Amino acid sequence: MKKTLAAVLSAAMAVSMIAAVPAMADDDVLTIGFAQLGAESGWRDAETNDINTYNEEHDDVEFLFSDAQQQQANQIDNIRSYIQQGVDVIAFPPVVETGWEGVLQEAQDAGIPVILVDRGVDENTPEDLYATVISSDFVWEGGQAAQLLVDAMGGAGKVVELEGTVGASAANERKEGFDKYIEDNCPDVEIIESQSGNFTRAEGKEVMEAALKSYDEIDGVFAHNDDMALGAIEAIKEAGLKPGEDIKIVGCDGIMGAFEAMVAGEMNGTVECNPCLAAQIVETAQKLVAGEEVEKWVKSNDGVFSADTAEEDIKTRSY
Ligand code: GYE
Repeated sequence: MKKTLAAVLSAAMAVSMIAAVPAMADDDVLTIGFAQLGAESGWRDAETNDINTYNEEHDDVEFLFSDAQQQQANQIDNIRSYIQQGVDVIAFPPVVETGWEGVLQEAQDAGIPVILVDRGVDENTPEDLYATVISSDFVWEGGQAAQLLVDAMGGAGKVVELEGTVGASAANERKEGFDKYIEDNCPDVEIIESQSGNFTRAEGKEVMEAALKSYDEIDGVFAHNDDMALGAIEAIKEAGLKPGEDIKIVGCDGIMGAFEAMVAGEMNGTVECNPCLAAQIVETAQKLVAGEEVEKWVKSNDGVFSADTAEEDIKTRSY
């Protein structure tokens, strides 16, 4: 019954690119349009899997799903399509922080509440255009990553920073937290390079390859996500150096690949960022539809992991 509805809705979504379709309102089913930003990282896959699993296991909620392939224009089109379909709630991770006012206004005009998930928008975006943000505290994550890396480096050395997608809140704020911690506390640590690897393993590897050619001494790498850290590990190995030893490496996300790398002695730490947000999205959506107040920022609780305990920690990781 539920899967029949899903089929109808995805057919409706295809049609909605050409002409507006009537709302498929079903009072028993809460319909959430989830405009995913892409599939750029292991973290993103874990978030998508969590939503798919929730969808399969619950008959009273229907997530509609689309993938914008890291392009803001696609994400806006997909959100518009959900508005046309008259979903109950729209949820999406803004691929970048700016440029959302127009489509957020359209959702508001249509009476559809919007939940920002896992990334935020900048402070110039009027707060009344979205109901809430469910995300981690990226500034905190960046500061924690700095502590892990500086500890692993013995308090001194030259650092390469691999930034996430240009303009993404997760990149801007991790950088802010990391750079501030170093500036305030680590006179003997220098950030010699800071460049975007777009949150992907391939681009993280490329940026690291270039850095290894440009600098004689690199002691540490901070990657804004674990995928780029894993790419950097490959580049370091190919350059004949030992990742985790010759060059210390810390990432963010806490994906399984990072724990495997820590167990193998090739990575020194990661700051977790919880991708399993489906249940929280639904709970928040239910409140919004019932007209209840929700907090403006629902913060995730994240952990900090170093290679010292990775062998134990890996046993309890779920993504
Ligand atoms: O850290 C990264 C992904 O927005 C929190 O996006 C998310 C970030 C995550 O590409 O791996």
